[in-house]
Amino acid sequence: MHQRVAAINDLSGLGRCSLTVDIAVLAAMGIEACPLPTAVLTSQTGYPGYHCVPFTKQMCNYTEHWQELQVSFQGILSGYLATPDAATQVQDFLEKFHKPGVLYLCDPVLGDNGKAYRGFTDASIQAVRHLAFQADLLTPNLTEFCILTDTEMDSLKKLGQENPEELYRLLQYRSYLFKDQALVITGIPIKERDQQLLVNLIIDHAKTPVAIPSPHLGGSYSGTGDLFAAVLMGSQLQKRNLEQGVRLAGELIVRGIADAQKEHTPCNDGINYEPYLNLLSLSSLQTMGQRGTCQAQK
Ligand code: PXL
Repeated sequence: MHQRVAAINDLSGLGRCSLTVDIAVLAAMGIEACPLPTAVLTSQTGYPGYHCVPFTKQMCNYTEHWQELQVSFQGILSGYLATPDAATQVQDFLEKFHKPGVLYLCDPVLGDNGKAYRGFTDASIQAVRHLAFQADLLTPNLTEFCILTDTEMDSLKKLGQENPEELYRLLQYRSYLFKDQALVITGIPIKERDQQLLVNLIIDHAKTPVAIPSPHLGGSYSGTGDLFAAVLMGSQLQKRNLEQGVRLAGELIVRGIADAQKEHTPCNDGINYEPYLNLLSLSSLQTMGQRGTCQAQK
């Protein structure tokens, strides 16, 4: 069945992030992505000298026109918002389109590596937090989780090196603010049996958190959070459980990073995920199911 996702994100010319990856990933998963740009940039904001044109004033035209056309969506995905006003526009969009049965995935794009991205203020954080409360599913990285929940990050990182299980319990406890949402906290660095790993942690409040590790290949590449959110949205619409979605996103990202590292791609340019989009097609998912890669049930 044809499915549609409203992809509310920026269009960055360089950096393989945001709408560029939303459209590519969802198309590879057999889903139509309808772009609602929040801003148009020459590149993502990690490059020196980027130009950004906020699209805030135009966003309401999309909401109004799509409503006039009586379009409906199976999913709504929101990501980078250049201004707090853009969050108000998303709020308005949600009032019209986030109906029962429609999945709203909020990727609270705010920062990485312990720091907020350039241009983000307290007002932006409040605005994104407000959206996060309305989401069905949230995909913060560890930095974003700490910003949203006012948690100090260094002690969490230390705990990840000493006692990861205790860290997972603490993260579940700190996420009580979002008790009506399912969360996947991405990119949590931990040490297990003397190995450095990155964990994606599924928190669904009634249950014990599920930690899904992947190798820590190093580097902090543009767009990996956007890839993660888009794959998770696609896999949810394909009625796969969260654990399957998280494993699939992890597999795509690990392969893309390994390829980027082989070619010495600068982190700002994002990862070489394009050759691996075929991993996301339904036929290769079925093959993986037979191999057992994606079989784990939540
Ligand atoms: O991938 C997150 C992201 C999205 N969009 C823009 C960004 C960033 C991260 O830096 O700058 C414009």
